[in-house]
Amino acid sequence: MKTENLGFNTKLIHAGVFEDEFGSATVPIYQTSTFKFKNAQHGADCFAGKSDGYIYTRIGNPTIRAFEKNIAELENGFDGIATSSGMGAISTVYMALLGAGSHIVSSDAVYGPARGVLEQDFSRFGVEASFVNTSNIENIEKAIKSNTKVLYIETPANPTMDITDIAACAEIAKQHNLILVVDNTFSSPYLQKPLDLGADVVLHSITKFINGHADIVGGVIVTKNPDIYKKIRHCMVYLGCNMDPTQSFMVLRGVKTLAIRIERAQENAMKVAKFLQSHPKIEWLRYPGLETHPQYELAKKQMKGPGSMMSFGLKGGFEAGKKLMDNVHLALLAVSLGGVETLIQHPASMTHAAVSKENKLAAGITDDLVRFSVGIEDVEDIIADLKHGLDKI
Ligand code: LCS
Repeated sequence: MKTENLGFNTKLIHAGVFEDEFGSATVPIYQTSTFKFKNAQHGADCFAGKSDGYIYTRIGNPTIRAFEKNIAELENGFDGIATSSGMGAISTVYMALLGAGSHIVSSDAVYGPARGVLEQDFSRFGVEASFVNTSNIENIEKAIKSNTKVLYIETPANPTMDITDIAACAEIAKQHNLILVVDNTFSSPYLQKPLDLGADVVLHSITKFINGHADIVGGVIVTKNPDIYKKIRHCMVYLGCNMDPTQSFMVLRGVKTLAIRIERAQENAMKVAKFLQSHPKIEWLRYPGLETHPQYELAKKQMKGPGSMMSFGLKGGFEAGKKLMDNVHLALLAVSLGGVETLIQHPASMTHAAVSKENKLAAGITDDLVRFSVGIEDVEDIIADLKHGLDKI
């Protein structure tokens, strides 16, 4: 079905879905590692790129392609590249766009391993990285060097909820000939469309909102430009961090309800944020839907809604946070985010443990920070659970 001119909700359900000989309503799982060529010439033509046939699942597979086409339409991009995980997407993008002697400017608050892999691994191959608070555009300008190739931002950032101006970054990237990469995991294309704001590459951990059901790990990359796409696709295939057909089937199912899941989770999140904001044991709260968020106006400008992620600190610091985490029962004490179930976790000792204490503090990932991912349960139950946990402190 041609879906390019249809609405976002229609695309969620139909984009990328192709008709097979049986009239299947969903894309089946093509659980095969390899594909038979019609003849020797066809095999040679497939390898030479002269024929569209499938070759080998690491290179391409109908179930995976369906998801790649689906997400490309949702992000208004040229095409998608599905990966084994969000980190697979991030590492592939770094590998494709950086090399010995090149430099990347990145948000200082990003998912821990997205920073860790640059500091601990890409550095061994001569890639330099600077981490700055990208919410302040001047910091980016100051960090750019003659060998800077990539500007990488995560907005809202994990776990500080800092927001970076994507359109302003696109302007800087254009001036300095950089490729702007945006990790859109916290918003999903339902709330934020980085490519429309001028980014070159958008990526996701689809483990989170896009799949939404805490049952698979995966990643995806979408580009605007076909040449950048080819470079990244090449790296994905050669590194071998492809998504598999079953993951693709699962995410094609999960993504269909993205909009209604986010709408419900966001509605819940606003009520949870208001409850926490007025609670006497809360020291501070960061939620982009509240005017107290330092980039509230920017969030309103570049996001369709504030989403369902928030972070907060308790008056008793880390010890109080630990008490809360040990005394909630509905909210799962677990990493990950963006699923239908409410999750709570402590970034300093969990998701961002890979970042040094000094760098964590500089990025605003304080020891008292508790991250909360609001699910789609009845909000009264989520609030009662938090109230119970807070009463124990
Ligand atoms: N980008 C962001 C913003 C993330 O939050 C994560 C994972 C990734 C990329 C990596 O994706 P993965 O390889 O896990 O699919 N964030 C996690 C978190 O906050 N808790 O557990 C994983």
